[in-house]
Amino acid sequence: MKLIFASGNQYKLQELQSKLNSSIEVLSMRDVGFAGDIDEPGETLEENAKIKAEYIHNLFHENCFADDSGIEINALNGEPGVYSARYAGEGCSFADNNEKVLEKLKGIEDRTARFRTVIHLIYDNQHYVFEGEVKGKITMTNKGVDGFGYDPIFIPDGQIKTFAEMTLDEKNSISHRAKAVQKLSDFLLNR
Ligand code: ITT
Repeated sequence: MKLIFASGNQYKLQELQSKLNSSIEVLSMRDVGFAGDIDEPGETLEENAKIKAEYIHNLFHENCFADDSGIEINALNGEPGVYSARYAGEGCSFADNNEKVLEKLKGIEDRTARFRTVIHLIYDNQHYVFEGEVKGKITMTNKGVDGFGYDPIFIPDGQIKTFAEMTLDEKNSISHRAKAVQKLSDFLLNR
């Protein structure tokens, strides 16, 4: 079974490829010759995941799915949330975003947060949504070099390492994305 993954994020692709059964072949945007950037004007992860999946579906008319994810920090009223990718401004780096979070949380005791992933699948022209979340805490400083995005400043509940200090398999056994991808996989394999 082949599915296009409507994402320009190589890290997401790597995480979900290592999680999905080999009978499910995921084609990247590069594989299908799409080099553009899809606008994400939605105000929720659900909206943006749908926008990205529909954009690629309208272009290629093939089964496809998108992942919209974000980190929600309780003391910041759920920020960065849907704005996670560009929290520190247009064109910012992962490091800039982490710096901004650590700066904003200076002196604040409540460092609880959660990562959330929403996957929007279009399969045989039907729409399906799968979600995953993981709760945890924001560290005081960056720790670890693996993964991407906010991984160096997030320790999942029950763990002592940040996502960026974990191997791909360790992150994939507990992450928000892994949980959503597991639901996607169960759905596809049980059809
Ligand atoms: P696509 O839209 O092309 O899939 P993106 O990187 O723009 O890629 P999102 O719109 O979902 O993805 O933005 C989510 C941002 O949240 C992402 O850029 C990271 O900064 C962060 N993020 C998402 N998942 C993460 C994860 O597993 N670990 C750390 N940070 C993550």
